[in-house]
Amino acid sequence: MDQKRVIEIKKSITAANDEVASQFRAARAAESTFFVDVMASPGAGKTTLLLALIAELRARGVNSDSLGVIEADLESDVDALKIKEAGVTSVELNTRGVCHVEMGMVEMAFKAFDGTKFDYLFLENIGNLVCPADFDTGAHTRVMLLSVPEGWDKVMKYPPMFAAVDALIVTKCDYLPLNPDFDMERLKERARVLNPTLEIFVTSARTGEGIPELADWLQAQRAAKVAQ
Ligand SMILES: Nc1nc2c(ncn2[C@@H]2O[C@H](COP(=O)(O)OP(=O)(O)OP(=O)(O)O)[C@@H](O)[C@H]2O)c(=O)[nH]1
Ligand SMILES: [Mg+2]
Repeated sequence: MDQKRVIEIKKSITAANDEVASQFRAARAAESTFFVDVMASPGAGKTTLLLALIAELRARGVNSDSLGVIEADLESDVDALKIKEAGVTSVELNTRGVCHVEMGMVEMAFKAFDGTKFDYLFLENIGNLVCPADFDTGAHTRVMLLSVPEGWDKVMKYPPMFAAVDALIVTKCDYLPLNPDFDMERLKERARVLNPTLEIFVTSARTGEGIPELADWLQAQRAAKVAQ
C-alpha cells in the first residue's frame, strides 16, 4: 500500500516535469538550439570532455558565441568558471544539494542567458548515475559518460541510466593499459542489451581519441533534431 503511494507520487512529479520538458525542447528546436544533457558519476570527465568538444567544434568553424553551457553543481562554481575561462558563456546552476536537475532549474538557468541564441547548448548534470536518469531536462539528446577507472561493471549496477541515454561515451581511455580488467566488449554487449540503439564512443580527452567521431555524431544529431 505504502509502496504504491510512493510510486504514484514519483509518477506525478515526473509527468509534470515531462510536459514542461517537451515544451522547452520544442521551443529550442524552433530557434535552432540543440540541447545536450551530459550525465555521469562525479569525476568521470564531464567538464574535461565538454572543453575538448568545445575545442573540436570551434576547429570546425562553430563560433564560440554560439556555444553555451549550463553547469549544474551541488554547491560550487568551479566548473562554470572553467568553461568561462575557455571563452564560452556558461551559467552556474547551483542545486543546493539536490541530486538531479529538473525543468524548473533548467528554465531558471536558461533565463540567465538573457535571450542569447545558441547553436549548441550543453547541460553538465549533477555527478550521479542514479537520479538524473529519471528527469527529462528538455534536451534533444542525452549522453552518459563512464570513465575507465570506474570499471565496466557499472553497466550492471546502474542499468536505468544506460537505458535512458542516446549515447554512452567511455572516457579516460588513455588509462586502458593500466586497467586490464576493464572489459570493453562486455560493457558494449551489456549496454546494448539494455539499449539496442545506443551509440558508443571510446574517448580520451587527454589524447583526443574519439573526440572527432563524437563531434561528427553531435553535428548529425543537431542537423536531424533542430530547425536549420
Ligand atoms: N587521464 C585522463 N584524465 C582525465 C580525462 N578526462 C578527465 N580527466 C581527469 O579526471 C578528473 C575529473 O575530470 P572532470 O572533467 O573534472 O570530471 P567531472 O565529471 O566534470 O567531475 P564533477 O563535475 O566533479 O562531477 C580531472 O583530474 C581530469 O583532468 C581523460 O580523458 N584522461
Ligand atoms: Mg565537472
